[in-house]
Amino acid sequence: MSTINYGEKIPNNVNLGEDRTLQRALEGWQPNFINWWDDVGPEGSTNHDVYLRTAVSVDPQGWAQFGHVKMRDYRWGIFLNPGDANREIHFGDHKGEKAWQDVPGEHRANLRRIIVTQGDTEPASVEQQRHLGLTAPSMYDLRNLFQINVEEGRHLWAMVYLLQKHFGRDGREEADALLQRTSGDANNPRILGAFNEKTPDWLAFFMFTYFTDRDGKFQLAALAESAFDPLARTTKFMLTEEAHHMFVGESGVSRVIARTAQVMNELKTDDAQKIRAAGCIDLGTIQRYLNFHYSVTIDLFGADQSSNAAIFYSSGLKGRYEEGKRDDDHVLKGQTYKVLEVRDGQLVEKDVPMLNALNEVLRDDFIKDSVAGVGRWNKVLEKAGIPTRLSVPHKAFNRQIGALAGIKMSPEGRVVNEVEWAAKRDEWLPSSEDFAFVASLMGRVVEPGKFAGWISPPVMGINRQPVDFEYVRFG
Ligand code: BYC
Repeated sequence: MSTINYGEKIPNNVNLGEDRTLQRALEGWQPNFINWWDDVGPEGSTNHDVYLRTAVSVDPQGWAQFGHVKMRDYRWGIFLNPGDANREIHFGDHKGEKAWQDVPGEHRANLRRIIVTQGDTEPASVEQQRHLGLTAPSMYDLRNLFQINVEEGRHLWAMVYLLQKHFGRDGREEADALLQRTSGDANNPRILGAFNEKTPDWLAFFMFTYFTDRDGKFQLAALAESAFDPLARTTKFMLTEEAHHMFVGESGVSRVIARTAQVMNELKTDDAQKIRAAGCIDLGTIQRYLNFHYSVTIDLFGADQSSNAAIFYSSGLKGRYEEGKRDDDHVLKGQTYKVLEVRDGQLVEKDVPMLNALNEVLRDDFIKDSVAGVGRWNKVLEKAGIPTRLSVPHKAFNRQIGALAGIKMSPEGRVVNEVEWAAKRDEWLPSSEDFAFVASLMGRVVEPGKFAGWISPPVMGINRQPVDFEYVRFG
């Protein structure tokens, strides 16, 4: 039985109220979503009033309405960017044909797979971040965590809408399965590797939102080119929200670095133990977290050579990042791209058909974008007069997916043997001791305007509110 008026309760621009079949599907799914949120969503948050951004339409006034709300009552809306009735497919074998408003039978299985994979990451990240609210370094940060959590929930709704609207019974089953897989579950895990890792502390959270949400940016941008118009329009709108998530990551890491640099200068030391004794995270630990999150995230782009990727592109399901800005033929047959492989224990480049290398193309676009932000973190160090610099590890470091999986590589890109890897592993990736130390700093600071000692305050608050605004009213 329907308990809510979907037309009103779920802000939308897809005429939800007029589609009975879809309404029935949502009526079946929505209570399961709320149960999932209660079971594995943000822990202990049920009674908090949180200063959240809610989208009530896609226009500039409507997409960011701020106010205190209980997260459980958040209005998870369904929005597609405005459509263009004349939109044409602009890459692949169907280039020049009209974009599809419905799913063509021959592409159904692949589209479903792409939408399910995208959808699966959204609840996964909420599960991964479930415990972080208990150890927030400030009320400002707590609010940002919750904002990200509700928006990942909205992104799940966006994918569930597509599944239920366009994939019939299969879509409904997939929508249910999205709430049944669980991050890190031994029997029924999330689909992609990074979404089964733990996000144990706030440094990991900031690295995750910097790197892994950036995978979201690149994957969504590639899907925003899709010939399947509803997917293109919904992912375009998701991208506007993704920007804030990456901001939380970039500014979060930046604030950790700023505080560490300040203490290094005060104590006139770069000794990790002294910095730790002063309650800050040493730069070596930050670098190791960076190495981990970067390498796990670049695995999310899939194998460097993938026939799936070629099919997705040629059939118009998934384009390249900023497809429209590239000046080639947008069909890519006969073109090549360089990928890495290991030959006689050494990394060598080889040319492969571009269509099969499109996962690598997207990964390389991601890498360029990631490196730019690391440069901005280094500016913080430079300004503080600290000579150390952070850097992303080599592309082949710590890889589990594709041709580079299984080889052992130093962060600088030197192939190493098992013995050296075992000896250096804890210099290159966070050790259990690093995790224990960072965990020891994670106390709960939630008085307005107060911040934990290991992180600097932000430059400004959210939506032009002061930094000491009451972002969360505890119930
Ligand atoms: N872990 O031929 P391949 C986001 C599997 S993030 C585990 O390369 P394909 C967000 C692969 O499934 C954006 N398995 O595959 C961020 C395949 O399995 P099967 C998420 C992996 O299809 C933060 C096999 O290995 N969106 O939005 O070319 C917070 C062979 O691989 C992994 C998308 O990913 C892995 N890392 O490429 C919240 C977009 N990588 O078939 C949200 C949709 C590959 O042999 N997804 N495999 O069983 C896709 O476009 C593609 O599925 C992938 C994989 C690019 C991910």
